[in-house]
Amino acid sequence: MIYNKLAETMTRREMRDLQLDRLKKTVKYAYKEVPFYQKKFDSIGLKPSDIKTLKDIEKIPFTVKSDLRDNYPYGLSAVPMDKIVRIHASSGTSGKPTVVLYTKNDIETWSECVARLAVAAGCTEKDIVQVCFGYGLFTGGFGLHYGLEKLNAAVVPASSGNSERQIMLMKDFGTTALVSTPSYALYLGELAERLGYTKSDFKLRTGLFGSEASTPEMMKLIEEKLGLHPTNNYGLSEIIGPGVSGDCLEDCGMHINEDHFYPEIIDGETEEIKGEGEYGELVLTALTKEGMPILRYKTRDVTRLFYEPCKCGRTTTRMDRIKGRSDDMLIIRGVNVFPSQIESVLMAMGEVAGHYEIIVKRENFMDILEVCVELKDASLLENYANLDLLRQKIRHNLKTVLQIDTIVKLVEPLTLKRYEGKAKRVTDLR
Ligand code: DLL
Repeated sequence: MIYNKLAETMTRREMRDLQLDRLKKTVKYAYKEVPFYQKKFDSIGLKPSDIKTLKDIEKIPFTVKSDLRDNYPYGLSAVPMDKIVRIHASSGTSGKPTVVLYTKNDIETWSECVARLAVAAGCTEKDIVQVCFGYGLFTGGFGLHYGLEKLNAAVVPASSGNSERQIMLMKDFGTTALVSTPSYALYLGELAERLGYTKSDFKLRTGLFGSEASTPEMMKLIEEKLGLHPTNNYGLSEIIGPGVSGDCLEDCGMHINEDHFYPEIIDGETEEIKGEGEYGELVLTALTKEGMPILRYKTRDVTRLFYEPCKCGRTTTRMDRIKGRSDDMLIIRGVNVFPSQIESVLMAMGEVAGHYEIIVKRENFMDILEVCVELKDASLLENYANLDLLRQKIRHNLKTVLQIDTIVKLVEPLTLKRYEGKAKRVTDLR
């Protein structure tokens, strides 16, 4: 099933024409209505009329997160406040949050984009969908909710937290689709097991997971625990929230809603444009936003793009699952390490539970990478020799992938912190 055939299956030529038309309009609009963009353009002598082809987008300066913070709260708005119907914000790690503003049309676009990804993931109006994202300033709860409602699914706004109650609702309401972060889904699966439920107690069919990085191995674990087909979807508040892209059932990358969000991949350091299939930092331009237009936003998320039409019938560009954020890439003794590489190794091993922590520290001027892994089964702790063998196996497997040595610590089941939203896996003490 395809939610919007016209938008999701047009030819590349048609898509590029539509994107160019929308790009020209949005650039003119941003220049005219947002002093921040006017100043940026003027400072390099760029005029909106200089944007004549899609490639001309490369002339436009990037927008970065600090631009949003510097213009806190409403500085990037393109409309008077009486046209704004919703305000969201993403919690900054320090200081003020970044604020995003939506007009009625923006909410309509957002719901449409989320409805498209839900259908691509296999959802229909018959589904009972439990949304376990926070309903608040975070875009996850309301974003998914509106899109699923547009699809006429039955939405259960369970919000985040109170995990035992989530499981009770899941069973009693006959939830068929689960919406959460992948780490929370894994936790719910594990808690359900502990409470004595089996997969057959639930009617779960589909999982719509996003808002944090995941690996295929992690998705497989979730599938085993909850008996659903897990899918990945991506988005960020600055651009709209969830709804930028999502998996179809072919599992070959997330389809970007390209008629609304124009993707580019750049080299994070040199800012050079990368080609199809090459990894780099994702840059997004919102082509249709009214409340807060955003041009060439540097997401910091590392991925790659594929332009080939998909077997599912959609022709939209696909992005690979996020490899990591350029700002959470660790440089350890000169070697680049993405936490997702560590996750892939751990999740592929049957003896560990799917919960881990990465600690990086410096001792005697040397970087030390420590990985703390939770065991699946406490009985492993009873035999020191076996435990040591497992530790060595994990260390060896990590070394094969990362090329550096790690200190592996194994801990008892249920000792590492669980998260209801985005999991925090890395502590860098350097
Ligand atoms: O997390 C929006 C969202 C909500 C997406 C629910 C999907 C589902 P922010 O809080 O602004 O917005 O965080 C955005 O989260 O730049 C990525 O680093 C990360 N992220 C989001 N989705 C994925 C994903 C929401 N599927 C930041 N895989 C982004 C990996 C993701 N990382």
